[in-house]
Amino acid sequence: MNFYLFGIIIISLSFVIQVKTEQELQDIDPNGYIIFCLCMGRFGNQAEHFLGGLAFAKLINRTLIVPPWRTFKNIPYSEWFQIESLRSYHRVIDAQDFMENLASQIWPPESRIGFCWLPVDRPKSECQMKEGNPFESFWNELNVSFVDTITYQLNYDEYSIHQWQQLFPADHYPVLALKGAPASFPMLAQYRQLQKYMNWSEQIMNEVRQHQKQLFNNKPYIGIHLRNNIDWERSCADVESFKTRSYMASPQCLDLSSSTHTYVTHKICYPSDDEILRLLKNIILRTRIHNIYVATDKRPMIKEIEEHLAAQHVHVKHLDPWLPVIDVAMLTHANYFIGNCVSSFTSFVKRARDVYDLPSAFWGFSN
Ligand code: GFB
Repeated sequence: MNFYLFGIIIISLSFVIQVKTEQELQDIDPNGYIIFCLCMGRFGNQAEHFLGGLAFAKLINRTLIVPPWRTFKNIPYSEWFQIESLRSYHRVIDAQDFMENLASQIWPPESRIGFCWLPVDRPKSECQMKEGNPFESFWNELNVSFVDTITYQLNYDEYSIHQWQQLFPADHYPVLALKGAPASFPMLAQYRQLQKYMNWSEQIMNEVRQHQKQLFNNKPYIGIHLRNNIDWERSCADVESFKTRSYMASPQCLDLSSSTHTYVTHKICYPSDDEILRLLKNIILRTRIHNIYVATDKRPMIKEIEEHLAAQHVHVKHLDPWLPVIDVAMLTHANYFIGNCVSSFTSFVKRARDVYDLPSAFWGFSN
């Protein structure tokens, strides 16, 4: 090859490599990153933790490495929701993208430290990032192992940010990998509005549109959530003896301004068939919507609803989708929604509807 031509190729190549390196450098957040496992509960619990964690990432001013949802395997966030819309709130990067494109530079395997919240009298040996299910699978599926752990006793509020930054500065700890979400459950009321940054993925929306057409010919429908599996029955059995307003997701309907109920009642937590038929009939009469979409983890009550509301000529549909989030998305897009105040499956739907001022009600309240 002509020596002159060879020189030009080499110069051009090094230019390309240099430009790419600069580009990569620009992509690295000097304020550091934060990731955590959504390892508590199922979808609704995880979503409340996710929003709290998103808020904390902003407070601490680190890029959020968006964790996958946890089912029997990791589900990339973007399969169900758009990563892009989170960016209107804060800097984010998908966990898989981070591992593939940035981890080797800023979080090489020999530097991976796990962080656990533990009471001050507990030994560090109790901080096991990958012990048990789903912790082990969560990190394994992201190809992450830890060489060391650090325990902390800090809170996740704005008053603790200075301490976080002093104890764990980004130049020493570019990635904070927390064992659990830096958030409370039930979630803080002030973060509910962050739901507006969680927009469904195109894949989920296409499925919703298909079902709306096939089930209801695109006509209005009332979505109802019946949380009536045995785990729920047990969870609600003694709820009245707790005398609390805050039981699982119940602050969504029993905040301090609520004067109608002092405590979570059994009727709110595990409404009887009579209560379900009563409220549903009221809403049908009021809205004149006759299509009903039933989402449930166990008993759809189709026969009971059809019989009780025969005079209203209702059409009752139940999909029993393989993916529970399809039920969540169908309820979110209903023209009216009735849900279970104590369930975080319902709380996701309620928050998502509030973003668009869509009407919702809860079993156990006189509407
Ligand atoms: O979503 P989630 O945290 O809400 O958990 P809760 C309930 C799970 O049950 C959902 C299934 O993620 C679904 O897998 N499920 C509930 C449903 N309702 C429906 C439904 O209408 N349709 C479909 N397809 N699936 C908490 C749990 O549940 O309940 C805790 O997170 C604990 O771990 C507690 O079990 C008793 O807040 O209702």
